[in-house]
Amino acid sequence: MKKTNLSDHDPNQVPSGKDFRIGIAVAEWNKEITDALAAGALETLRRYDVAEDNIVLVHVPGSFELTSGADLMLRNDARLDAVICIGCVIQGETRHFDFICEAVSQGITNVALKHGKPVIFSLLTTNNTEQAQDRAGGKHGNKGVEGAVTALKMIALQRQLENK
Ligand code: DLZ
Repeated sequence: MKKTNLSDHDPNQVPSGKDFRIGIAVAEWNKEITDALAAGALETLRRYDVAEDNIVLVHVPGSFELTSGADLMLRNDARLDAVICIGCVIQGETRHFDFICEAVSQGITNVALKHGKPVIFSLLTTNNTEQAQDRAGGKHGNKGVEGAVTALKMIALQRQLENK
């Protein structure tokens, strides 16, 4: 499926999060963008019945720290069903961009496999701020919404496969 807008989804295909517990790790770098992504994720979790008490939000300094942030959350809260990692890496003049994107994508995969729980990649990796704004509630939707919908679907899939 190719989506033109990151917020687009079929509500009938989204499971209720009534008894789900979900962590959100938000990077402070490019805060204006990551705050907008986190707001999209929170609004979506609430829309699909996740209780306020079952949403745990923490901040980490930058996207590079999302991996260890998610790992810390899962290690210290056995009731968490998933963690959504929210960050925004914008291409600069140095090779930071490549190192951070590579580390976060690989790191998130590793944390998910280590804990056997969904860890969601809600990371914008853009050439400039305008592209990030377009994907943080702008004309291309909100990647935080996509991350929340993905978390709900993956938790439901896990429960279905593990017969919980
Ligand atoms: C250092 C850095 C740079 C240059 N750019 C970004 C960015 O665009 N987005 C982001 O989330 N973080 C950035 N960081 C910070 C790193 O993720 C990390 O916090 C520091 O390198 C300390 O480990």
